[in-house]
Amino acid sequence: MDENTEDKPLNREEQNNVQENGSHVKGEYTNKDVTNKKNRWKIGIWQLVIIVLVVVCVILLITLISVAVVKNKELEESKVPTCGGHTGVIDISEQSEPSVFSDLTAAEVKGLTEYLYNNKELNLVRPSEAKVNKNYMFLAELYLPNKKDAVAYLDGDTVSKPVRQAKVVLFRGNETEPEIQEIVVSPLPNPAQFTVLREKIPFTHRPVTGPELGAVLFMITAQAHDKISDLLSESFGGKVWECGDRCLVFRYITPVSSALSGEKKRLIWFWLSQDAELYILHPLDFAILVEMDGPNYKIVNVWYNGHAADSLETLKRQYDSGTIDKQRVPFPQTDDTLFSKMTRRGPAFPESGQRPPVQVEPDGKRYSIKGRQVTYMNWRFDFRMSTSMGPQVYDIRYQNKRIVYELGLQEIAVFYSGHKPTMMFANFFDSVGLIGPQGKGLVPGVDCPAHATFLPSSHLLEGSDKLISFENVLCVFEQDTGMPIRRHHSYSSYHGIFYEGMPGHVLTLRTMVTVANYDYILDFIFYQNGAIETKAVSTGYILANAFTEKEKDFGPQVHKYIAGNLHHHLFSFKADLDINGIKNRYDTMDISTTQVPNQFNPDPNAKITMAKYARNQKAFEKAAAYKFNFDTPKYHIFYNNLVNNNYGNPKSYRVLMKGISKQILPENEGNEPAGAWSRYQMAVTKHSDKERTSSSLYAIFDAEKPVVDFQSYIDNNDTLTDEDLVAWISLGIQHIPHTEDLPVTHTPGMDLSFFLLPYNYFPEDPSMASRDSVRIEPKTKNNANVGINFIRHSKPRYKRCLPKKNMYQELLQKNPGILFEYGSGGGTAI
Ligand SMILES: *[C@@H]1O[C@H](CO)[C@@H](O)[C@H](O)[C@H]1NC(C)=O
Ligand SMILES: *[C@@H]1O[C@H](CO)[C@@H](O)[C@H](O)[C@H]1NC(C)=O
Ligand SMILES: [Cu+2]
Repeated sequence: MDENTEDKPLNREEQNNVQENGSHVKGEYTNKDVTNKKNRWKIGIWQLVIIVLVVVCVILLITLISVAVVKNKELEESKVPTCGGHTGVIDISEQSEPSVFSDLTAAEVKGLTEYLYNNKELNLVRPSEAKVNKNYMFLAELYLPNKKDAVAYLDGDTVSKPVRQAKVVLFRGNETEPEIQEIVVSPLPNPAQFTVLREKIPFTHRPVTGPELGAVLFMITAQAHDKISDLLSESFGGKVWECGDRCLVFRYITPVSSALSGEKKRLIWFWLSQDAELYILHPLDFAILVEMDGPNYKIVNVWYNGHAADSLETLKRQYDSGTIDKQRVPFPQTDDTLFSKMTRRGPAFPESGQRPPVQVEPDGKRYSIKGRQVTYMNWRFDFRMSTSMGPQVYDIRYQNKRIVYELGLQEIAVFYSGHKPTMMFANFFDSVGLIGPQGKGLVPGVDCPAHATFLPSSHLLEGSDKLISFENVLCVFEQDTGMPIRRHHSYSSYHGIFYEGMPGHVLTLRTMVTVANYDYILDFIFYQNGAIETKAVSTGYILANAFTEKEKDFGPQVHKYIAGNLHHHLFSFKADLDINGIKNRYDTMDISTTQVPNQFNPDPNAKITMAKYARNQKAFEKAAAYKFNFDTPKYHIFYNNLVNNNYGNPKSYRVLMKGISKQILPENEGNEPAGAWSRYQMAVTKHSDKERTSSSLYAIFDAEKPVVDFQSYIDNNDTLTDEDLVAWISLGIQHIPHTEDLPVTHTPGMDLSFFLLPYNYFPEDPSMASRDSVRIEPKTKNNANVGINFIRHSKPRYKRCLPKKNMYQELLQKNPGILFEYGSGGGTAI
């Protein structure tokens, strides 16, 4: 890292001069006024000659050096050491002894699958024989031990580690009453038993699976080809088969739950789109509703140009006889300027083509990773990527004291509106598609800084009896946010002159999941002051809709043939807080107004109105389901009633939500019950090992009677006083698309987050101990004229160093599988 040190007060040279534990620096910026005005110039001829000669020599020398420098630039560079030094230990390999929170290991999966396929009672077929009418495993993932057992072990109260368990989702199509069953198998890696977690989950609620999707797509494509090929090519400029570069493709997008269809059936709308990059912005006003209860899939409705028909034959008859309006959407010209393509276009900037800034870690990593446990400054936590729910963080400690037992994503939902059935029924609960495996291929230098540590993640899914590992699923990095964590500038002697500030260096655990069109960035950010931020950001393609006049109430036209329909993004998170132990209370600090006499006003009746606050403990669950109200501002505080600070206030953590959104749909109507968590911006419940998640992968189909009935967590009205408390936090944002959502939605303004903030938890800001802070003060109190002290506390290893080279491109050339599906498909069997 070679910085220009001339005009920056806080440069590397300076930093290098700082001695350990912050002794002061004699800077170059000390006034060095050494003009000796009494000296007179007395220059003789010989002296002049010598000066000229010296100057000439110096110039020659400089020229020689410059030439040498340019010629040996690479050689010179190699002499500058690579940044690093007292680096944290990064060991992301699978640990021989998996921790309580680790995802299933390859050895455990081996034991698990042997057990499953040899168990006569379960009567499962192997993945290669899996069909809808067979009994087979859909997925298996870690099932956490009961919290009591986990905590006893983590806190050293018991030596025995809780047994490792897997939750296995079974599709039982080979039964007289087909059903979905969830079992827990233990102990891993050598299972001996299973218990039934849930059974008789309606078979129609199962996520659409690969083989089933393939079969349905084949059926509708073949029928469309046979029956309405002319209609399609006249209307949309392409064909479904034998289509060359003008293909029309059906996409599985909109399931219709029984709550909306009024039928206990498995119904899904397949949309037709033109296959240009990206098809999602080339939807056509054509869709087919398929009944997928199989094995014989059936077309039950067809939608064309605002008109519904009961079959392809009916539609063809009406089209040919001219009883319905015809439409024309020409096939797009697919070059790099196509509006739906993400390629760079337009007058290029910056004009001179400089590269953007990068960050470096001059002295190496300041965090360590062992397996799936991260240590950073005073922080320590474990994490995993759940197959169904996505990223999860566990046992988050600051100064070795647990603050959070579990912090994780539960569900991503998007509720669309529209005139067409494809939009009208589009109420997505993304865990139906399994959130975990949709995260892969983070790109260093864009998705996460190049210096981040990238971690793979593995899943056991249908179609395989081995764990499939995906690369670059999560990244961990420390970065400068560019926002100081604190500062004060006292610049006048009236106030007393000094400056002190601390740059905002944070550790982020990140993943991104791509759920069809949308990309979600999910961050857990650890601040040096004891704060944790959990963040969800949307980017990626909007789900476009063919534009028609009738769509106007629901979505603005954003391009010639498409509307961007109104939709509501919602995210559900779980935060199981343990503040100074498991037994906690939840208070709101309610701010209201109060009126008091104003004795300093000559009017004896004068009054002044101010705000005041009062603590209200929420003693039971029904009182702790929070709906935001502007008229009643409040803080949300979690604490252990027995642990107070010196002033008698409980040492607490506060939940601060930045990105809440009201679910405006009426409760208990349509698909709303499946997202009952979104009724509340936060709901606090008593921890129960039976109330583990706010949603399930059946939510998209199960609204009539949700498999995970979140409202019941509240309705049993458990007491919350000195209990183990869980906060269920909902974030959301309404999105009315606009032209700048093309080609893809940008992240600014789309970030939603909540903070867990220390609140009287520490005696003062714990980041006061951080070596990252900078103090600048005069050597003599309040007198800047006599010299300045720069006080820094870091211990640089090298004066200058070069950042480590980003080797991603080379790696990708050798192994495209780290980014794209190739060969046998996504991931590597391990
Ligand atoms: C289960 O599968 C077996 C073997 O394929 C078949 O004979 C049997 O009829 C099936 N039972 C049901 C209830 O589907
Ligand atoms: C919840 O339980 C508390 C304490 O037992 C009780 O006072 C309250 O009325 C209950 N709330 C509802 C809505 O049932
Ligand atoms: Cu959106």
